[in-house]
Amino acid sequence: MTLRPLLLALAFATAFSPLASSAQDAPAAAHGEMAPIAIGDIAITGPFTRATLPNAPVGGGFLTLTNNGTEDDRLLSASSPIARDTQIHEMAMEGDVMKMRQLVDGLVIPAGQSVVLEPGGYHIMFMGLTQALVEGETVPVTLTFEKAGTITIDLPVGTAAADAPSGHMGH
Ligand SMILES: [Cu+2]
Repeated sequence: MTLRPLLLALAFATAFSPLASSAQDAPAAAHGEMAPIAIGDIAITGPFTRATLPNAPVGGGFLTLTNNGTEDDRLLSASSPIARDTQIHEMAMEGDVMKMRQLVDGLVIPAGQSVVLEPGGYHIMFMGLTQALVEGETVPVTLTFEKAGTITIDLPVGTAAADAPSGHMGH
């Protein structure tokens, strides 16, 4: 039955709403509207995450990182108050099995190129969620780059099956 999880989700939404908004220079992205976000030479587009059930242990964060500079940069780490640990992962085939692993040395963003973090590929992994991710809300995540520095952005929460930000931006 789907009724009970839905009711629980609504209860969690009430309990945790509103999420504290981060006081950042970056404009808060309204629902369905993606303002450009950048720090240093790194532009961040299309951020989103997926809704989870109340007891889900993990979640994923997705976005596109574009390096407009002339030197390679590196996404060193990510963190978020919604999870006990936040890691940068890649998906890779091991034999016939798709597995994910932590990129302990970070994710290189080559000069002049874009790297897409998306379901099935590179992603931000929220380990040990401390709250459900509720569609229509946002979750803050702080990204630290080797050269560009640190920025906190809001990831809009899409449906549990979202594979792109609502609003169809980014093409
Ligand atoms: Cu992962």
